[in-house]
Parts: sequence; C-alpha cells; structure tokens
Amino acid sequence: MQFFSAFPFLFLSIIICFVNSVDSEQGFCSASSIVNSNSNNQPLYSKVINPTLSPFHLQDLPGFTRSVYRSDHALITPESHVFSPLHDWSNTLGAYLVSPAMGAHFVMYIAKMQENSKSGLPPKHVERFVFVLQGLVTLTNVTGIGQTLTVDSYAYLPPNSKHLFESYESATIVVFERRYAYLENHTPEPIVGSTDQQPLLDTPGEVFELRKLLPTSLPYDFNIHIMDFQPGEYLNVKEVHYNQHGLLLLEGQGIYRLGDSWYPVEAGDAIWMAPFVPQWYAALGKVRSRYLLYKDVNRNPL
Ligand code: UGY
Ligand code: MN
Repeated sequence: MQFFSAFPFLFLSIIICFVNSVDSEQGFCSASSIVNSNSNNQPLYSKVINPTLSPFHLQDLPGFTRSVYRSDHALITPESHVFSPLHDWSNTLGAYLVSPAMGAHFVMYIAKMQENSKSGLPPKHVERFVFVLQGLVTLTNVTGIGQTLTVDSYAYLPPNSKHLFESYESATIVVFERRYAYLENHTPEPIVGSTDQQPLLDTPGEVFELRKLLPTSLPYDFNIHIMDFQPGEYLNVKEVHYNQHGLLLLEGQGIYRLGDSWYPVEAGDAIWMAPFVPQWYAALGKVRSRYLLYKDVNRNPL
C-alpha cells in the first residue's frame, strides 16, 4: 500500500533525474532538489561539483596565476608578464623574468621588438646572449657586416663589443646578460649559430637529448643548453648543484620539481633556479618537451 502511495513521487523523481542527466556532462543523477539557478542558468553552486580543472577554464578565474616566487626558485608564467619600454632600446618592450633582485647573478628577459626597432648596448663588462623566438632580427657587429637571425638561431656578444640588433617587423627574443667573469689569458669571441647546427652530445645516465649553443672552452663563463624530452622521459639525477639556471620552456608540458614543490608547467613558462635548489623534470602530454637553459660554468665557485 505504502509503495503505491509513493509511486507518483518516484515517477516525478525519475522524470527530473532524466531531465537533469540530459543537462549534465557526467550523465548521472544524484538526489534531486529544488532547482535554484544563477544568471547563466547554471544551478547555484554548480562550480563546486563541476570544478575548474583545465588551464582553459582557469582563464576565467580573476587573479589566478601559476606564477610563484620563493627564496630559491621562481616560476613565472605568461599571464604574469609585465612589459615596459627597454632602457636604451627603441620601439622595444621588455619583461624581466630573472634579475639580481631575486638573488641571481644574471638577467633573463623577453624583448618584444616592434616595427623598426633597435637594441641598446648592455652595460660595460656585461656579455649578452640572444635567442630568436619569433620573427627576424638583423645583427650588425663592429665590422659592419649584418647577419640575419631567424627563429631558433642565436648570437653571443662578449663584454664591451659594439653591436646592434634591428627588426623591421615584429620579433620576439629572449636575452641573457651577466657581468663577465674575466679569466687571465682567455677571451671569448662573438658567436652566431642555430640550434639545428649543434651536434647532440652524450648524456651519460640520462635519456634526454642535449645540445650546447656555446663552446665549452674556458673563455665562456656560461652556456645555454637545449634539452629535449619525449613524453614520459625524465631526469634521472635529482639534481642539486652550485650552478644557477634560467629556463624557458619552448615546447611541451610536464612537471617541474623545485625544492619541495611540484609544478605543472607548459611552453612559455620561465623558471629561475638558485644554486643548490633540488630540481627535477618529467615530460608529460603528447608532444616533445624542449627547454632552453642558462647555466654558469667554467669558473671556480670560490
Ligand atoms: O645541466 C643541468 O644542470 C640540467 N640538467 N639541469 C636541469 O635540467 N634542471
Ligand atoms: Mn641543473
């Protein structure tokens, strides 16, 4: 008898459940309740059961950033970049991602060269490395000879060497600069090259592919590594070392461990690693991960 008196209510519940399941992504029905909706016709509090999961949805969350700044590392993601005119350059906006204010001994910045833009010179005794991310730039050095740099090519300018980067259309470059650590009887030379011209190097105990963009000889007090990982590959060494790093993830995505924190990262993200910060990377997703990495080398840390 009780079953039959409850029947109309059950029938109504099944109908409401069916209507809700057509609407919901999961296609299942939980207990029905009085429907209360917000202005977009979503049930009130629907975000609690349908949370923000992907970076695409995170764009809708005001104030959200994956950027982090700690005493021994920083992750700076593109939504945090702040561009302002670069001192001594013309028609160029720059965003500093690493600087001595963090504790680093170098700067790393993205420069957006606009139409008819020109570079300025670094301060005295400061060396410069430029890598082209987008567009075309022309490098003219003291000899007056111009060289065209396309995406994936780069130039190294020793301290106090007169040079000029120009762009007639828009171009984006990443720049590293540091005060050169002089070493008696050794003088660095200017270098122009491209990533694909550099040979793959041995990486004993590791699986990633490594190219170095600068000579490994003593005149050079830093190098820029290009490191490639296929999805699923990771660093075998859980590195802790005296060198500093500035990293720009050029392709792919994965997890970067920095100290005790684990960060999901993707192309466009920049990282600063202080000396001795524990560091580890695993590539995930469906495409190759490639990053560009500043590393100070060839000098006694004393
Ligand atoms: O050479 C390096 O120190 C490099 N393997 N570090 C890194 O990828 N975090
Ligand atoms: Mn390292």
